[in-house]
Amino acid sequence: MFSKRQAILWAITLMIVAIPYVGLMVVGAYTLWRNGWVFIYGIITAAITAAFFVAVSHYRRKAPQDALKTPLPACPEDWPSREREAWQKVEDLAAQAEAGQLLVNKVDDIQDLLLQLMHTVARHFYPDREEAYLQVPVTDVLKIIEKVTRELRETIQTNIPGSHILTINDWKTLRTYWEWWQSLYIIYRIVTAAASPINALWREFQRYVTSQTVQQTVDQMKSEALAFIIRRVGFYLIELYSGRVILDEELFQKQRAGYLQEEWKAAQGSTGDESVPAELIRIVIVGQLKAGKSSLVNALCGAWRAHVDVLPATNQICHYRLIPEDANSREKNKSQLPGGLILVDTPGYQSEQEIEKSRSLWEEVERADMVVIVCSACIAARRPDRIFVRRFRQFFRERPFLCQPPLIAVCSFIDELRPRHEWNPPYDWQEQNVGDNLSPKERSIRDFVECVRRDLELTSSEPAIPVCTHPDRLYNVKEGVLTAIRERWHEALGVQRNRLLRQHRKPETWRLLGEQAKHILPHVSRVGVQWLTTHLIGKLGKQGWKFFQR
Ligand SMILES: Nc1nc2c(ncn2[C@@H]2O[C@H](COP(=O)(O)OP(=O)(O)O)[C@@H](O)[C@H]2O)c(=O)[nH]1
Ligand SMILES: [Mg+2]
Repeated sequence: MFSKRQAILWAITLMIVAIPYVGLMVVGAYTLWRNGWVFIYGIITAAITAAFFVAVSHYRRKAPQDALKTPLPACPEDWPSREREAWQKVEDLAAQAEAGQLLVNKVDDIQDLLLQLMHTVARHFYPDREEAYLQVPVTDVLKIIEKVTRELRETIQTNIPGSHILTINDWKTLRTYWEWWQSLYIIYRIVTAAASPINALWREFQRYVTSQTVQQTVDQMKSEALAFIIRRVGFYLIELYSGRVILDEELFQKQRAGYLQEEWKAAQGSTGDESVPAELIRIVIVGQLKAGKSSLVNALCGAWRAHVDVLPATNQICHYRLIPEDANSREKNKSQLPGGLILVDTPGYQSEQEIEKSRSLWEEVERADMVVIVCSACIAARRPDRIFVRRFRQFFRERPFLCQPPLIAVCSFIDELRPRHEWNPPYDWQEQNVGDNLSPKERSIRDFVECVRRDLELTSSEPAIPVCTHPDRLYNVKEGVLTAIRERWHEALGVQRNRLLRQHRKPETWRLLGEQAKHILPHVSRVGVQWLTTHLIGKLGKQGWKFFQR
């Protein structure tokens, strides 16, 4: 917390401040000893100290541990890469502030700095506009002001004692008192210096050391506060320039529920699960023909809903809904999901061209909250899958306003791995068990998973899960796949929020235009009628007058 220099300065300050007290203690102890009170004094001191420690430990147990920590503004989950890159720029500036590299002495300096931040963020979102910072609707600016003002009020209310009692006039008066006190104190110092120079010298020395120490700490606090302000303002600027401002949060929540309800109702499911779960995510399942995609959907649904066949049965995209397991299910702790799933079963691809050309596939990917790619151990060619994964990443790189959904690889047909006729689950293929005695089957599974990871160029946060989706040999679907889905649930919700926000902003523009037209139309028509009547009456009058004169 302190630099070495600061620590030394503080130590010296404390020592100087302590000298008079130490002196008093020595004199006091001597007096106690002379009067024979040392024993009684010792007992009283011990009792008070013990009571103090009991009270402190009781209080510490009760007080929440992180009560003093201010929450650091961080990058929200539902920001896509474009917003994340802008956030990195804000972070860089905040880091400079923390390191004390930004010179800020006056309020004007902060203003300049924040203006610079605004231009940086605006140019990030509108790189080819000359006056990028003007590219925001007035309503959005007002909404952001509303949010910032509210936050400021809450901060002041919780952190400044008496802020809800003292009036502005009181603050003004306090300031006048402070100025008065300072001038009086200067006079006092001069007068006492004349009266008792040694005492005054000692006091001035104390003052100097204390002010040096305090100054250093104040500087550090200033840097930290500045970094905080930069992060907070940066956050709101990104919301503003990326077009993420929600004018009416309640309306957004209502529309969001409406969209999800539509999606849920459009998916197939058994009777009884029509009621829409509070949370639900869309998982798009892709992979080559006969990789086991429909079988995976079946296994997840636990019933024969998707059409499984030896022939590529699904030549259409199908949506299935899956409600979370019963709350009192025995497997709840392992595979329970926080909400419902819409599983999107796709027909499957065989070639690069098919991947590139399939518009419906990419439309589904664009609406996905999570993507599962199924790779079969019985299909040696992994090139189409690799092409898909590359194209998938490229798709979101080209659309930086969308969040890339989390990707899960499912390695199917592990029952067909060598030794082929052995099927004796459970299997343990985890890497930490490399040195252990893995059975030949387990080694095959481990190699297959590794191979898929490499071929698909998966990142460390993208799991590859071996499963068997054959209806007679179901294995690791609930424990493996559902657990992986649950672990990425929160991220998927972020993807969904970003997607629905973009969907919401478009109709909102038209809705507002309609409402504005409705408001302004009566005024326009009234002005129009007035104008017409005065002109017409004027003209008619003139004509009539002329006619009359003739
Ligand atoms: N042996 C074995 N057969 C499977 C497995 N998964 C699916 N199958 C079978 O493979 C065939 C094709 O599966 P399907 O799910 O329709 O593949 P899709 O084209 O990717 O949807 C079906 O007959 C399934 O029963 C598996 O893990 N092991
Ligand atoms: Mg299928």
